[in-house]
Amino acid sequence: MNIAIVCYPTFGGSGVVATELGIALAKLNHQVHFVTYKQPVRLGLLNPNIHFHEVTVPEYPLFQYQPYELALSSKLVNTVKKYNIELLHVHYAIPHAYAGYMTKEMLAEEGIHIPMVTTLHGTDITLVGNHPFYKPAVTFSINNSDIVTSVSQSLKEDTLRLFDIKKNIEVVPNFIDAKQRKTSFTDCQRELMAAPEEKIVTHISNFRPVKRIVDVIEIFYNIQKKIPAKLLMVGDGPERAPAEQQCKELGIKDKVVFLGNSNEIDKILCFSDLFLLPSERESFGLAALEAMVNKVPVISSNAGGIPEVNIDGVSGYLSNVGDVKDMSQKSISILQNDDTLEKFKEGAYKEAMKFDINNIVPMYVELYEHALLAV
Ligand code: GMT
Repeated sequence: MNIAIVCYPTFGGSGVVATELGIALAKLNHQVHFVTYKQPVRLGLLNPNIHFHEVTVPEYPLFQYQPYELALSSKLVNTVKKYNIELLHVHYAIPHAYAGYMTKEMLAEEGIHIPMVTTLHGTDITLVGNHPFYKPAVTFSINNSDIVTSVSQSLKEDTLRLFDIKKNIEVVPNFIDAKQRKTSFTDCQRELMAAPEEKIVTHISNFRPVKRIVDVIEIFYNIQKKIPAKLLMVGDGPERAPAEQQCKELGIKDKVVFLGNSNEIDKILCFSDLFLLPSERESFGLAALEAMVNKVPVISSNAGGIPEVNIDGVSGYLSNVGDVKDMSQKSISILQNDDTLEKFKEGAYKEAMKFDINNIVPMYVELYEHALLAV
């Protein structure tokens, strides 16, 4: 198949999933064309089956806002025609499903009919898409997709509750390539980050308010009072500076390392003992899954789709959003006993394997085949 994938190329989970999916499809000998404004961060080197087409938006002083959807849909029309693309897979409804719909319409005028698969990722539904400014366009583009998928059962239910949806929504969970992770990295170099007696606690996110970074720091503050520990904060975003200030005020500046955005997530997770994800909302929690496949237990909130990934008492523990005391106690209960920690590490890995790429990518391929038959 010739497939065009539209996604955000940045460090967000939706872009990561779209990129990993494209790489997996290319390995299955499909031709994959990424169409976005920058080469996706996890794409690495291109290969003969992977192509990247950059969307550029020419600046024009008349426009207060540059029209990205227009540039994207024009680029898609040209790419589809030039490379005989058979199917569009757009990740994140805003504005990708909307631009995808326009692309389909423009191509239909020329007698070219291609199906569009839209994958809903989370904030496109629960936070941004639900805003009255966007809602009619998001509802329209979901209803006019040929196939709609959501990354968790919880996100499917949220979508049906928040929007007037007339399409069936297929749940296709996010995935990880467990085999690649196991073989690609062996040397942990834990000693670079912490003393032998210290446990390493990690948080990875885009540091948006929805991630409750303040809770991450407070949980760690409680942990380090009982157990020698370091906190690794990976990622960047608006809550980073306030978090650094919070660490100063709590007197734990020396125990917390802010690493910024990183492409070496597996390296960091390799020497981590516990992962914290106390998010306000989370449709899935890809970062938690990435931790789990690296045998890192997860202390998380029970928001959205997290309970579908982090299994309470097996791969870690779940608490109510904002219950920092409970999350702290549960963290300590895992970290203070090596046998308990080992049991949770194994539990995390076993649960993560349910989301292995080999179980999930065929679900997308089957949906593509259905979509192609329908046009
Ligand atoms: O979490 C974010 O703010 C980034 C966002 C994205 O679009 O990249 O993540 C969403 O999609 C991920 C991949 O499907 C999910 O794992 C995240 O749970 C989801 N985030 C939220 O729902 C807040």
